[in-house]
Amino acid sequence: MASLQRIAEAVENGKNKEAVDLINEALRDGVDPQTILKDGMMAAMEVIGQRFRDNEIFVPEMLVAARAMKKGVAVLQPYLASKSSVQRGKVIIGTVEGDLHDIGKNLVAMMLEGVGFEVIDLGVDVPPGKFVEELKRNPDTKIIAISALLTTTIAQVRLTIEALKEAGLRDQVTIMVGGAPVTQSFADSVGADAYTPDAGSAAEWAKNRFSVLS
Ligand code: B1M
Repeated sequence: MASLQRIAEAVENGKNKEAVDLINEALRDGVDPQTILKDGMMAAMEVIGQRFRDNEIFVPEMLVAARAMKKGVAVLQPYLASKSSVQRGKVIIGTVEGDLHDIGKNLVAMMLEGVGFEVIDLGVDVPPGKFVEELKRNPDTKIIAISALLTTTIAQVRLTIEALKEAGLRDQVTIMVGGAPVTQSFADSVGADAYTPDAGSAAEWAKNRFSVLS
Protein backbone atom coordinates (compact mmCIF):
# COMPACT_ATOMS: atom_id res chain seq x y z
CA MET A 1 0.00 0.00 0.00
CA ALA A 2 1.31 3.49 -0.94
CA SER A 3 1.86 5.47 2.22
CA LEU A 4 1.51 9.22 2.44
CA GLN A 5 5.08 9.29 3.69
CA ARG A 6 6.34 7.65 0.48
CA ILE A 7 4.33 10.10 -1.62
CA ALA A 8 5.83 12.99 0.35
CA GLU A 9 9.35 11.64 -0.14
CA ALA A 10 8.85 11.17 -3.88
CA VAL A 11 7.63 14.78 -4.19
CA GLU A 12 10.44 16.11 -2.00
CA ASN A 13 13.01 14.29 -4.13
CA GLY A 14 11.44 15.43 -7.38
CA LYS A 15 10.71 11.88 -8.51
CA ASN A 16 7.83 12.63 -10.86
CA LYS A 17 7.03 9.13 -12.04
CA GLU A 18 7.29 7.61 -8.61
CA ALA A 19 5.07 10.34 -7.15
CA VAL A 20 2.43 9.82 -9.84
CA ASP A 21 2.53 6.01 -9.45
CA LEU A 22 2.23 6.23 -5.65
CA ILE A 23 -0.64 8.72 -5.86
CA ASN A 24 -2.49 6.45 -8.30
CA GLU A 25 -1.85 3.50 -6.00
CA ALA A 26 -3.18 5.44 -2.99
CA LEU A 27 -6.30 6.42 -4.95
CA ARG A 28 -6.85 2.77 -5.90
CA ASP A 29 -6.50 1.89 -2.20
CA GLY A 30 -9.29 4.34 -1.45
CA VAL A 31 -7.25 7.06 0.25
CA ASP A 32 -9.13 10.38 0.24
CA PRO A 33 -7.67 12.70 -2.47
CA GLN A 34 -7.76 15.66 -0.05
CA THR A 35 -5.68 13.64 2.41
CA ILE A 36 -3.17 12.76 -0.32
CA LEU A 37 -2.91 16.44 -1.25
CA LYS A 38 -2.63 17.80 2.30
CA ASP A 39 -0.78 15.11 4.24
CA GLY A 40 1.35 13.83 1.38
CA MET A 41 2.05 16.54 -1.16
CA MET A 42 1.56 19.83 0.69
CA ALA A 43 3.43 18.40 3.64
CA ALA A 44 6.30 17.73 1.22
CA MET A 45 6.32 21.37 0.14
CA GLU A 46 6.54 22.41 3.80
CA VAL A 47 9.58 20.16 4.26
CA ILE A 48 11.15 21.59 1.11
CA GLY A 49 10.50 25.14 2.36
CA GLN A 50 12.09 24.33 5.71
CA ARG A 51 15.15 22.73 4.07
CA PHE A 52 15.52 25.76 1.83
CA ARG A 53 15.32 28.07 4.85
CA ASP A 54 17.98 25.95 6.58
CA ASN A 55 20.25 26.18 3.52
CA GLU A 56 20.17 22.41 3.08
CA ILE A 57 18.80 22.74 -0.45
CA PHE A 58 18.71 25.52 -3.04
CA VAL A 59 16.42 26.81 -5.80
CA PRO A 60 17.03 23.92 -8.27
CA GLU A 61 15.90 21.35 -5.66
CA MET A 62 12.84 23.48 -4.87
CA LEU A 63 12.09 23.60 -8.58
CA VAL A 64 12.23 19.83 -9.13
CA ALA A 65 10.05 19.24 -6.07
CA ALA A 66 7.58 21.80 -7.45
CA ARG A 67 7.50 19.94 -10.78
CA ALA A 68 6.72 16.65 -9.03
CA MET A 69 4.03 18.45 -7.03
CA LYS A 70 2.45 19.76 -10.24
CA LYS A 71 2.45 16.28 -11.85
CA GLY A 72 0.77 14.93 -8.73
CA VAL A 73 -1.83 17.69 -8.65
CA ALA A 74 -2.70 16.85 -12.27
CA VAL A 75 -3.46 13.27 -11.20
CA LEU A 76 -5.68 14.51 -8.36
CA GLN A 77 -7.43 17.21 -10.40
CA PRO A 78 -10.46 15.13 -11.52
CA TYR A 79 -11.04 14.06 -7.90
CA LEU A 80 -10.58 17.49 -6.33
CA ALA A 81 -12.50 19.56 -8.82
CA SER A 82 -15.28 17.60 -10.46
CA LYS A 83 -17.08 20.01 -12.80
CA SER A 84 -20.13 21.71 -11.35
CA SER A 85 -23.28 22.04 -13.42
CA VAL A 86 -23.94 25.43 -11.76
CA GLN A 87 -22.63 28.58 -13.46
CA ARG A 88 -21.62 31.27 -11.00
CA GLY A 89 -19.76 33.64 -13.31
CA LYS A 90 -16.21 34.57 -14.17
CA VAL A 91 -13.14 34.82 -11.96
CA ILE A 92 -9.89 36.46 -13.05
CA ILE A 93 -7.00 34.96 -11.10
CA GLY A 94 -3.27 35.55 -11.08
CA THR A 95 -0.09 35.64 -9.00
CA VAL A 96 1.19 39.19 -8.51
CA GLU A 97 4.01 40.87 -10.38
CA GLY A 98 7.49 39.63 -9.45
CA ASP A 99 6.16 36.36 -8.04
CA LEU A 100 6.56 33.03 -9.85
CA HIS A 101 4.80 30.74 -7.35
CA ASP A 102 1.72 29.18 -8.87
CA ILE A 103 0.98 25.84 -7.21
CA GLY A 104 -1.36 27.35 -4.60
CA LYS A 105 -2.93 29.71 -7.14
CA ASN A 106 -3.57 26.76 -9.47
CA LEU A 107 -5.26 24.84 -6.64
CA VAL A 108 -7.48 27.85 -5.93
CA ALA A 109 -8.36 28.09 -9.66
CA MET A 110 -9.14 24.38 -9.79
CA MET A 111 -11.40 24.50 -6.72
CA LEU A 112 -13.22 27.60 -8.03
CA GLU A 113 -13.91 25.78 -11.30
CA GLY A 114 -15.14 22.86 -9.25
CA VAL A 115 -17.86 24.99 -7.63
CA GLY A 116 -19.00 26.46 -10.94
CA PHE A 117 -16.87 29.51 -11.77
CA GLU A 118 -15.37 30.12 -15.20
CA VAL A 119 -11.73 30.87 -14.42
CA ILE A 120 -9.54 33.17 -16.49
CA ASP A 121 -6.02 32.40 -15.29
CA LEU A 122 -3.48 35.14 -16.00
CA GLY A 123 -0.64 32.98 -14.68
CA VAL A 124 2.27 34.31 -12.65
CA ASP A 125 4.14 37.63 -12.53
CA VAL A 126 0.99 39.55 -13.41
CA PRO A 127 1.36 43.35 -13.36
CA PRO A 128 -1.57 45.36 -11.93
CA GLY A 129 -2.39 46.72 -15.40
CA LYS A 130 -2.96 43.22 -16.74
CA PHE A 131 -5.69 42.55 -14.15
CA VAL A 132 -7.28 45.87 -15.19
CA GLU A 133 -7.10 45.09 -18.93
CA GLU A 134 -8.57 41.62 -18.45
CA LEU A 135 -11.43 43.04 -16.38
CA LYS A 136 -12.14 45.59 -19.12
CA ARG A 137 -12.26 42.73 -21.63
CA ASN A 138 -14.58 40.77 -19.30
CA PRO A 139 -16.78 43.36 -17.55
CA ASP A 140 -19.13 40.62 -16.36
CA THR A 141 -16.38 39.20 -14.10
CA LYS A 142 -17.54 38.55 -10.56
CA ILE A 143 -14.25 38.01 -8.72
CA ILE A 144 -10.65 39.14 -8.99
CA ALA A 145 -8.52 36.58 -7.13
CA ILE A 146 -4.99 37.67 -6.25
CA SER A 147 -2.27 35.34 -4.98
CA ALA A 148 1.08 36.38 -3.44
CA LEU A 149 3.68 34.06 -1.93
CA LEU A 150 6.59 36.31 -1.05
CA THR A 151 6.93 38.98 1.62
CA THR A 152 8.69 40.98 -1.10
CA THR A 153 5.74 40.78 -3.51
CA ILE A 154 2.83 41.13 -1.10
CA ALA A 155 2.89 44.92 -1.68
CA GLN A 156 1.80 44.19 -5.25
CA VAL A 157 -1.59 43.11 -3.91
CA ARG A 158 -2.21 46.67 -2.73
CA LEU A 159 -0.93 48.10 -6.04
CA THR A 160 -3.24 45.82 -7.97
CA ILE A 161 -6.27 46.92 -5.95
CA GLU A 162 -5.21 50.56 -6.34
CA ALA A 163 -4.93 50.09 -10.12
CA LEU A 164 -8.47 48.71 -10.18
CA LYS A 165 -9.64 51.74 -8.17
CA GLU A 166 -7.85 54.20 -10.47
CA ALA A 167 -9.51 52.55 -13.47
CA GLY A 168 -12.89 53.05 -11.77
CA LEU A 169 -13.51 49.29 -11.76
CA ARG A 170 -13.00 48.40 -8.08
CA ASP A 171 -16.66 48.48 -7.08
CA GLN A 172 -17.86 46.19 -9.86
CA VAL A 173 -15.94 43.16 -8.57
CA THR A 174 -15.36 41.17 -5.42
CA ILE A 175 -11.66 41.00 -4.58
CA MET A 176 -10.26 37.88 -2.92
CA VAL A 177 -6.67 37.65 -1.73
CA GLY A 178 -4.51 34.86 -0.38
CA GLY A 179 -1.10 33.20 -0.25
CA ALA A 180 1.28 32.28 2.56
CA PRO A 181 2.25 35.80 3.75
CA VAL A 182 -1.29 37.21 3.41
CA THR A 183 -3.39 37.63 6.56
CA GLN A 184 -6.86 38.87 7.36
CA SER A 185 -5.48 42.14 8.73
CA PHE A 186 -3.42 42.66 5.57
CA ALA A 187 -6.51 41.98 3.45
CA ASP A 188 -8.47 44.53 5.51
CA SER A 189 -5.69 47.09 5.19
CA VAL A 190 -5.70 46.89 1.37
CA GLY A 191 -9.49 46.92 1.11
CA ALA A 192 -9.96 43.38 -0.19
CA ASP A 193 -13.39 41.79 0.26
CA ALA A 194 -12.09 38.42 1.40
CA TYR A 195 -9.02 36.65 2.69
CA THR A 196 -9.07 32.87 2.77
CA PRO A 197 -6.16 30.72 3.96
CA ASP A 198 -6.46 27.86 1.48
CA ALA A 199 -7.98 26.73 -1.79
CA GLY A 200 -10.90 24.90 -0.22
CA SER A 201 -11.99 27.86 1.89
CA ALA A 202 -11.53 30.21 -1.11
CA ALA A 203 -13.96 28.11 -3.17
CA GLU A 204 -16.38 27.82 -0.26
CA TRP A 205 -16.36 31.58 0.35
CA ALA A 206 -16.87 32.36 -3.36
CA LYS A 207 -19.64 29.79 -3.64
CA ASN A 208 -21.50 31.33 -0.69
CA ARG A 209 -20.98 34.89 -1.98
CA PHE A 210 -22.43 33.97 -5.39
CA SER A 211 -24.89 31.38 -4.24
CA VAL A 212 -27.53 32.17 -6.86
CA LEU A 213 -27.33 32.57 -10.61
CA SER A 214 -27.17 36.21 -11.63
CO1 B1M B 1 9.83 29.75 -3.27
N1 B1M B 1 9.72 30.58 -1.54
N2 B1M B 1 11.11 31.10 -3.88
N3 B1M B 1 9.94 28.71 -4.89
N4 B1M B 1 8.90 28.38 -2.36
C1 B1M B 1 8.77 30.01 -0.58
C2 B1M B 1 7.40 30.69 -0.71
C3 B1M B 1 9.50 30.30 0.80
C4 B1M B 1 8.53 30.40 1.99
C5 B1M B 1 10.58 29.23 1.04
C6 B1M B 1 11.34 29.46 2.32
O1 B1M B 1 12.14 30.36 2.43
N5 B1M B 1 11.08 28.67 3.32
C7 B1M B 1 10.26 31.64 0.47
C8 B1M B 1 9.47 32.92 0.73
C9 B1M B 1 9.95 33.63 1.97
C10 B1M B 1 9.20 34.88 2.16
O2 B1M B 1 8.96 35.65 1.28
N6 B1M B 1 8.83 35.08 3.38
C11 B1M B 1 10.57 31.44 -1.00
C12 B1M B 1 11.61 32.11 -1.68
C13 B1M B 1 12.52 32.97 -0.83
C14 B1M B 1 11.82 31.99 -3.07
C15 B1M B 1 12.90 32.69 -3.93
C16 B1M B 1 13.09 34.18 -3.61
C17 B1M B 1 14.19 31.88 -3.78
C18 B1M B 1 15.38 32.48 -4.48
O3 B1M B 1 15.39 32.64 -5.67
N7 B1M B 1 16.37 32.78 -3.69
C19 B1M B 1 12.35 32.47 -5.36
C20 B1M B 1 11.42 33.62 -5.80
C21 B1M B 1 11.05 33.49 -7.25
C22 B1M B 1 9.95 34.46 -7.58
O4 B1M B 1 8.80 34.16 -7.32
N8 B1M B 1 10.30 35.62 -8.11
C23 B1M B 1 11.55 31.22 -5.17
C24 B1M B 1 11.32 30.30 -6.18
C25 B1M B 1 10.60 29.12 -6.04
C26 B1M B 1 10.49 28.07 -7.14
C27 B1M B 1 10.29 28.69 -8.53
C28 B1M B 1 11.75 27.23 -7.15
C29 B1M B 1 9.29 27.20 -6.61
C30 B1M B 1 7.91 27.65 -7.15
C31 B1M B 1 7.46 26.81 -8.31
C32 B1M B 1 6.02 27.10 -8.68
O5 B1M B 1 5.21 27.56 -7.90
N9 B1M B 1 5.73 26.82 -9.92
C33 B1M B 1 9.30 27.54 -5.12
C34 B1M B 1 8.65 26.75 -4.13
C35 B1M B 1 8.14 25.41 -4.58
C36 B1M B 1 8.49 27.18 -2.80
C37 B1M B 1 7.88 26.41 -1.60
C38 B1M B 1 8.90 25.35 -1.18
C39 B1M B 1 6.55 25.75 -1.84
C40 B1M B 1 5.45 26.68 -2.35
C41 B1M B 1 4.22 25.87 -2.67
O6 B1M B 1 3.94 25.58 -3.81
N10 B1M B 1 3.51 25.42 -1.60
C42 B1M B 1 7.71 27.57 -0.54
C43 B1M B 1 7.84 27.09 0.89
C44 B1M B 1 6.50 26.85 1.53
O7 B1M B 1 5.45 27.20 1.03
N11 B1M B 1 6.51 26.30 2.68
C45 B1M B 1 8.58 28.63 -1.09
C46 B1M B 1 2.36 24.54 -1.74
C47 B1M B 1 1.11 25.36 -2.08
C48 B1M B 1 -0.11 24.47 -2.20
O8 B1M B 1 0.92 26.26 -1.01
O9 B1M B 1 1.37 28.29 -2.49
O10 B1M B 1 1.07 28.52 0.04
P1 B1M B 1 0.73 27.83 -1.23
O11 B1M B 1 -0.83 27.98 -1.48
C49 B1M B 1 -1.76 27.71 -0.43
C50 B1M B 1 -2.20 28.96 0.35
O12 B1M B 1 -1.19 29.92 0.45
C51 B1M B 1 -3.45 29.39 -0.33
O13 B1M B 1 -4.01 28.20 -0.88
C52 B1M B 1 -3.00 27.20 -1.08
C53 B1M B 1 -3.37 25.91 -0.35
O14 B1M B 1 -4.62 25.46 -0.59
N12 B1M B 1 -3.43 30.38 -1.40
C54 B1M B 1 -4.53 31.16 -1.62
C55 B1M B 1 -2.53 30.67 -2.33
N13 B1M B 1 -3.00 31.64 -3.14
C56 B1M B 1 -4.23 31.95 -2.72
C57 B1M B 1 -5.17 32.87 -3.22
C58 B1M B 1 -6.41 32.97 -2.55
C59 B1M B 1 -6.68 32.19 -1.44
C60 B1M B 1 -5.76 31.27 -0.96
O15 B1M B 1 -7.38 33.82 -2.94
C61 B1M B 1 -7.24 34.55 -4.11
